[in-house]
Amino acid sequence: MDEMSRRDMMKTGALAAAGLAVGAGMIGRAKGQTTGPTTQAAVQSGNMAAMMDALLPGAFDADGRATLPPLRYAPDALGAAIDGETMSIHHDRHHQGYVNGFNASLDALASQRESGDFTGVEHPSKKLTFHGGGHILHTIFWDIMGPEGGGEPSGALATAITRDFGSFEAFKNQFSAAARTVEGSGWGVLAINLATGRLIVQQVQNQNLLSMWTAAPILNIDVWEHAYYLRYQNRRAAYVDAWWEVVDWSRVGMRFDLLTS
Ligand code: MN3
Repeated sequence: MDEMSRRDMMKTGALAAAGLAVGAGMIGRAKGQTTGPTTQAAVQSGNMAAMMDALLPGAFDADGRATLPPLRYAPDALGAAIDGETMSIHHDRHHQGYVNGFNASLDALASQRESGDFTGVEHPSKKLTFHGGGHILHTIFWDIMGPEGGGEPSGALATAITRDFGSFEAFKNQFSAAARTVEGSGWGVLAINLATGRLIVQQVQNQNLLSMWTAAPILNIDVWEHAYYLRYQNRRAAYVDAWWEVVDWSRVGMRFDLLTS
């Protein structure tokens, strides 16, 4: 953690640039460029497209349009916390809806530019961030869960959690409390503030409200009712408690390492 707190201004600047790219999508990718596996070396060499592929695998095509990434496990593999029917509906219908909505917003804005008539531009502008936020958060959400989940993080992520929250237990308690108490629909999010390298817990409302520009999510829980209602009905707290059993800390740690390397 000492290295992190001693980072120089150049490095902080580079991380801030990465944060902007997380928000903006596939910055720097040439049209027609294919996606592929990412290595730490590629990221450290400054290949932003490779970094985005690792953080948001399969989430965008070469033209910057959203695509639905497949689940990397069977829909019923997370039964310790989430039933298969909920997973299937959530991924195949809800997430697909955000993908479609993001692309439709891009199309609507392109039409307005073409016609030069920006009447009502606020509608596709808002929809772009709503659906784009939903697309990105769901992509991360599927990826940071897994059938071999549970336990605690290790390595640099564990060190950073202790540094920024006092202990893993204190972090878990804060995160769970934040997730339980999101007003209406939204997310509990553990993010790296790229301006400081410190971890923060956010309560995101809907898909895109109450976040900050330099916060890159590395762990998130969907607390919209569609994420848990079939099994838990209105008992969001029971869902949040069970969810920790399917958190795949190796995936969270990968995100932490990429964003702090
Ligand atoms: Mn959802």
